[in-house]
Amino acid sequence: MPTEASISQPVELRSDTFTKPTMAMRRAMAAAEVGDDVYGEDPTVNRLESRAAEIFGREAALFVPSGSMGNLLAIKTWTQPSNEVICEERAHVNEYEIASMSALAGCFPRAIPAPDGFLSWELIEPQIRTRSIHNSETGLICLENTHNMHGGTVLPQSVIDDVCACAHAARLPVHLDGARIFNAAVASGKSVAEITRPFDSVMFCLSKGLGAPVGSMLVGPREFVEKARIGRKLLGGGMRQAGILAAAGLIALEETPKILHLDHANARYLAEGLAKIPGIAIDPKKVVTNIVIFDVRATGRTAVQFCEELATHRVLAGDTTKYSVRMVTHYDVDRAGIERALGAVEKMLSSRAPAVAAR
Ligand code: TLP
Repeated sequence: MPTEASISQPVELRSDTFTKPTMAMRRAMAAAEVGDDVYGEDPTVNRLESRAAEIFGREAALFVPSGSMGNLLAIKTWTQPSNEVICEERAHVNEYEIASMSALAGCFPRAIPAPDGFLSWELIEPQIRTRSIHNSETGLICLENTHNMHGGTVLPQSVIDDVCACAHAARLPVHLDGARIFNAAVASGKSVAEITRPFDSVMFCLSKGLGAPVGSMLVGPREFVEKARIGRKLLGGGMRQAGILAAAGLIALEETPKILHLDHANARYLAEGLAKIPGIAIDPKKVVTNIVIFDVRATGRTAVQFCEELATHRVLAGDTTKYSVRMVTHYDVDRAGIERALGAVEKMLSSRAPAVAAR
């Protein structure tokens, strides 16, 4: 039963980044043993880094303040200034990291559109550029799994295996933006180690659906991670008594993957409900993890208008393009919250469209 307090709160579907740390995380944070992590002396950060490396079957891991910094460090570590980074057009590294690969790593994104975000070797291969007097040379390939802006799609393992094998034959490293790799693992019934084995490096986030308040991890070979550790200091990301944060991260890593399937079931339920509402276009079968993206053009509203109006019904969502809206499920929204969201969308759309119709 929803409580009085939960009903007065808006239903927060803008992102799984809004998850609040659990009581167990808060207790662990209060009790965390700490030291100076820039000196490598924070025992809790060291434990988190070893455990992440172990879970991913890698030599080493680095705790970083954000997913964006993890991706940037991977790009900076694998490339030289003036290199190109091949990525999918709607990838987070291309669209949502304020061009950090250009501003701070000196790289150019060679962004390629791919259906469902499945960037295959057939799409990548013609875009590889070798050094010449005119060309910027390809230095890295970056994939994203799950693919956020394609609605949390899970990259087929055959695409991953093929891209990594062909890239390696062409002497190119492949980095994975695996911000939500645990969602991909749950959806595919495989372990994160199995899914990510062919990649040279992987970034994953503790602070999204896993629920930690702050932090992401970069995993890979020891030499790569030690270079990235220096890069982290260069960017001002050395974090001293970060064991306070790592303590929550350890719980996120061990405990939350066990309940991510609930977020996926809620996302599918939400998508099925939305599909029945006139004016909304979505194929619920494509919703396999915790991200629901739908088209609102036929409601006579832009995505921004849709979200602003929905917020007055105490349901929060985000726009991703002019006519598409994203809702992300997570452990702080239960089935009752999803029902409230569906009820609010239905109510809103049964009243007249706003005077300023979408053009
Ligand atoms: N994504 C955020 C926004 O920035 C869009 C969200 O709400 O989904 N890779 C992927 C695939 C991501 O979705 C995100 C965050 C990041 C990297 C960056 O992580 P942070 O926010 O920790 O820098």
